[in-house]
Amino acid sequence: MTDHEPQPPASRRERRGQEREALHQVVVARRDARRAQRERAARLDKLRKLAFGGIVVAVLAVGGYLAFGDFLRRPADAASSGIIDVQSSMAGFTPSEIDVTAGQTVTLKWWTQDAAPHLTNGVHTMVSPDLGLHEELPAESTRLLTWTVPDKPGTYDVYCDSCCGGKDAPQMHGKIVVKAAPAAVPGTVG
Ligand SMILES: [Cu+2]
Repeated sequence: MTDHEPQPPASRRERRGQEREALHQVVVARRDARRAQRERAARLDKLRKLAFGGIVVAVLAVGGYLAFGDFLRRPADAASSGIIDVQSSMAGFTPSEIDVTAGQTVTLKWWTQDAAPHLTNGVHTMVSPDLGLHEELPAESTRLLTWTVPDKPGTYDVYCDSCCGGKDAPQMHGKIVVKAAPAAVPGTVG
């Protein structure tokens, strides 16, 4: 019976089977290649997003630093900011402590928004007898005050005596910290 089995059809079936198998492999290979490409593209896209995110974070950090650096640096430091911003108000001095360097000439940008009727003689004052300071600031004004810091390192009291109880009111007092000038390096001309 098996002798009657026609061989050619069987081998044709086989061939067709092999062809189908080959075709299937091609299809699978193409599908795998497409998937790999998609995955590569996704990885690249993720990298691009990460890089972009990094740039955004860096830009925000720099912008934030520029915008809020003055707040972060409090108490105000003459060495890093050049001009020391000081506000006088009914709450006293803001910041309530400033750091300066002995012997250095500093500039205070001293300002107030308070109106004259609230202030004795229409001014806020900045008084520090130990440091030889006795200055006045007219109501609703800004004053650039240039001051050569005495060469006496230490922490000194400063107060306003023309509003809100003056010298007797604790909130009208602030601190001026005079830091020692950096020591000259031996062998160099200071
Ligand atoms: Cu005052």
